[in-house]
Amino acid sequence: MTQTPSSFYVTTPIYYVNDKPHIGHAYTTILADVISRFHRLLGDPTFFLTGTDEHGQKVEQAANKKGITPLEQCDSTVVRFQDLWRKLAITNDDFIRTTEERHKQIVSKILQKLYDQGEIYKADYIGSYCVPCERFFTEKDLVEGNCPDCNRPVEQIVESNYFFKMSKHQDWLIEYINNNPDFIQPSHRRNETLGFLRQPLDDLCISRPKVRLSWGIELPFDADYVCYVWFDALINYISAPGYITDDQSFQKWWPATCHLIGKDILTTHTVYWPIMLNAIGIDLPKSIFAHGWWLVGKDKMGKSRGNVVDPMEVCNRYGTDAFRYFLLAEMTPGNDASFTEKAFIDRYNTDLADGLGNMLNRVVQLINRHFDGKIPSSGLLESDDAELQTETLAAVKVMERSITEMKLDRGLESVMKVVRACNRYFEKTAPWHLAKEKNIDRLSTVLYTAADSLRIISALLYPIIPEKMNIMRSALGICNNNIEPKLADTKTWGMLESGSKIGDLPSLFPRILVEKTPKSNGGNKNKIKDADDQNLIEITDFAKVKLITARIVSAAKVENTKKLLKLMVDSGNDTRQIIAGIAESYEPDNLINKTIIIVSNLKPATICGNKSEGMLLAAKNGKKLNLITVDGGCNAGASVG
Ligand code: ME8
Repeated sequence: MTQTPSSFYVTTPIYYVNDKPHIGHAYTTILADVISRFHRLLGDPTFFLTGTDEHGQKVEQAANKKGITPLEQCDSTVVRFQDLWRKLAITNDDFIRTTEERHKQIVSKILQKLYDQGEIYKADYIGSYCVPCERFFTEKDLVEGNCPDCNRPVEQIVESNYFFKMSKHQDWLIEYINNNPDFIQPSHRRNETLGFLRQPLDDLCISRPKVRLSWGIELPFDADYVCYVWFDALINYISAPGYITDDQSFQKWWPATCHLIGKDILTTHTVYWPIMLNAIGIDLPKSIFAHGWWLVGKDKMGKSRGNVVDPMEVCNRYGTDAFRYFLLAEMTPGNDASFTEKAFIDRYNTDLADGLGNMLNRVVQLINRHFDGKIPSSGLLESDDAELQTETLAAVKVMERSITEMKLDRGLESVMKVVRACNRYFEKTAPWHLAKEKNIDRLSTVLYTAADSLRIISALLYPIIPEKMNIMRSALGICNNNIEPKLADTKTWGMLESGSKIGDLPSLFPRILVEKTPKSNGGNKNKIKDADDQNLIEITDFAKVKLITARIVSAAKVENTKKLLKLMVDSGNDTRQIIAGIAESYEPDNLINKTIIIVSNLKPATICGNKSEGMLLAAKNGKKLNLITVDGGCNAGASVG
């Protein structure tokens, strides 16, 4: 079977329809969505499949409880997934439900084929059965010999069932995995599967007698049985693209490029599924990638722990793109990751509000002010400009690699590095000074360079935060038919069109303000009063000091000093430089956009060769300085007193 070389087919697990989707389901689906969007922007024919797993005991029980049919039960819960995917801007090309005819027919045909080939046989199954729960358990599952669900004693019963001959394919599978090192990823999961395959494989019981469970696909060769849910569910990956029913479509997409799964379902995907395909006579998918687990803080997530993170709720509070960004930036796909609201807000404020959003603000504001809202043109490049250009183009390569190697967090980190480099570039080139000095040629080059770097950044981030990047690209004056970027264009510098009118200045990622509980100063109050009695000043003395609010627009270390930071602050009337001794208490990047209080009428001074026009207020707490900041959305230049 051949496949168009560049066609890309990615799948997620089909989720149990009875469950309420949580952050784990959201993660796998967003990851698949982001990779699909990248491939579409690269121009690759792309097919992205997700869906729901709808047969089995839990659905049947839930339906019985409500007095409805199992299908009605599925219909009522499948919408939770479909609604969430809409909310998360998921661009799946198909959504398969295992209760659809197109799927059931294929499962039935495959069962018959394998039965006719002699791959399926009938035998007695002996196992530990819990009569009230109506379930078999393996010896491993039992808790002190009792049912792990209801804790009642189990019975050894014998039941006739159908078995799939997995054992005969074991050696073939080991050899296949060894010969195809990229088949199971990351490599520690391949080792896990090979470890599992060191034990002799049991044949797989693929039937359930209807007297115990009727909600399933009937075995075509024995109407007293239905098919085991996993055997049914895995087949979705080939029934959806048209196995048997649509040869052209199936040949276009199969073998799948990647089955994305969580580490919980490694064995079913890397042992059962390849053996099923081998028995049917179909090529194996090119890769199976098992990502790690989302924890909440350090804990496993679970209903009983009451810590399940609802993606819908997070999106409603902070926005879909912020959620998509956090999940991808925070998890290295092979490892576990932790969700906490604090980590979410910290990352959002640092990367998106103070980093990307702030940089776009600065560029658009200056272009509006000095170039009548039109993208200026670039003159001869100086070394600072060339450096930013090189860093931006290097991030393109890292991002590209991060997609193929499934290391998206690294790709995102490289883009954020460029965002920080852009902010630093502004400190170095100080376009506000260029404007003051009327050095329009240089100002034009600096603003063009920053804007073109933002164009490339917006394209690289487009698959991850598409809605915000649409806004950012129109703010940069990229017109409608180019709003959706072509990834090929990220490799070329200078594609932003000079003279094009920039769009409205959006508040791309407004800072999330966290309310801090005020600490009481308890018994200290009187002490402060007593100590200050001898140093009282008149109100007229205080009135001489002009305190105002100011917004930090940029911050950088003062070279060859340990303590000093060079801040550019917007004081409402002007942008001025303040040299402040806070370098040991603050990282420059964390200061951007903070609204602080400054003494605005202090005589200018030169500190370590740098002009300082004012002084900021900070509280001293041991060695650490804490900036006095202003609550709420206060404008720069407001008087304080
Ligand atoms: O297993 N962290 O469906 P399911 C990360 N129907 N990902 C998580 C997660 C977590 N804490 N919890 C769940 C099934 N996932 C079968 C699949 S496929 C033919 C049949 C994600 O609803 C992860 O992708 O239990 C995991 O593999 C999947 O949800 C399990 O979904």
